[in-house]
Amino acid sequence: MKQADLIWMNGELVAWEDAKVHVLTHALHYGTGVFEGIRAYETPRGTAIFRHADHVERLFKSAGMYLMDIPYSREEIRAATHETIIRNGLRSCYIRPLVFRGAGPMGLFPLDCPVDVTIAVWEWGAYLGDEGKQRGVRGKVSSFRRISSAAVIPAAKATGQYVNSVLAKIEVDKAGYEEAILLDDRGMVCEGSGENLFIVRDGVISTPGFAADILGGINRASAITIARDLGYEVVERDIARGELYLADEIFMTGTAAELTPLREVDDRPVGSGEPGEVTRSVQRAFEDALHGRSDRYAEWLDVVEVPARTA
Ligand code: PPE
Repeated sequence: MKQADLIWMNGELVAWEDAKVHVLTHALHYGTGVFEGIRAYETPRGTAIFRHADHVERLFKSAGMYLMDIPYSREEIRAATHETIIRNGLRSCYIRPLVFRGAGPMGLFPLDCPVDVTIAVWEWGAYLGDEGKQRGVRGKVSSFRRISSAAVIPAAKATGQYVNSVLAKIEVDKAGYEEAILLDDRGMVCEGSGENLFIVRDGVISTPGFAADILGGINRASAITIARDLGYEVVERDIARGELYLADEIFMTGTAAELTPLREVDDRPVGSGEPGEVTRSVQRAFEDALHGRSDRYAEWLDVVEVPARTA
């Protein structure tokens, strides 16, 4: 992670060091925030934000599910994001919009607290490593189950809900693995700590559906579209833990992780122990889409227009 110069905070760009909040910020105590993870890439058409409108839409949906009114329009958030990238002089970056209940009355009832909005951008390399993207990472099923819709709203990208992913991530990291796989409360495969999961068996791609309490990943949707366009059958269905051990290939998708293969699960090699053919071909087409090398998916890119120099 590389620090940038400016962060957008409630309508203004402030210095990175000055983007601060009060300790009685409601979201710090109760996790009452929603956020996004977005990436912008350098493409032949200039810097472009991947599926920006879909991310902004999910941010508003997440906020709505927690009854938070965002005091800006979708277009204002989009424009603010463009401005933040341009003013930081970045050609590619990770983008983190955050909408949270700010400092106001303490106590659980949040609706009288202000809704604050920040947008930070920074340069961020491959989350599970470049080598992980190439060779695959080692995953482990966590003993912590994924949060269920009996308790919270797994479809919302809410900050407080992430203590679940954090516990799973710490557990598998301490055990010597790179990524956690969480089962849902029924014991079916759900997703990674910050990625959706796909298995490939006999050429068919399967991924858990919304009934498994997944977060509806935007890269999950992209991978499904791309795989189908490549002619693969993609099925959304429940996946039993044992199927992880039978899979020929497994890969995960997420904004931070992009498309990362798993080469091992619970100390068992996945397939040959190297990323397989299906994973490779979906990954190649996915990378082409992210980096603007694909005409077919050109409409997924929101190009950041850098103003012409006047001086
Ligand atoms: N599940 C979870 C729990 C999750 O956090 C993410 C994104 C996904 C699935 C995939 O969603 P999408 O990015 O729309 O394809 N995780 C974000 C946060 C990661 C972090 O470490 O912070 C991300 O990838 O930006």
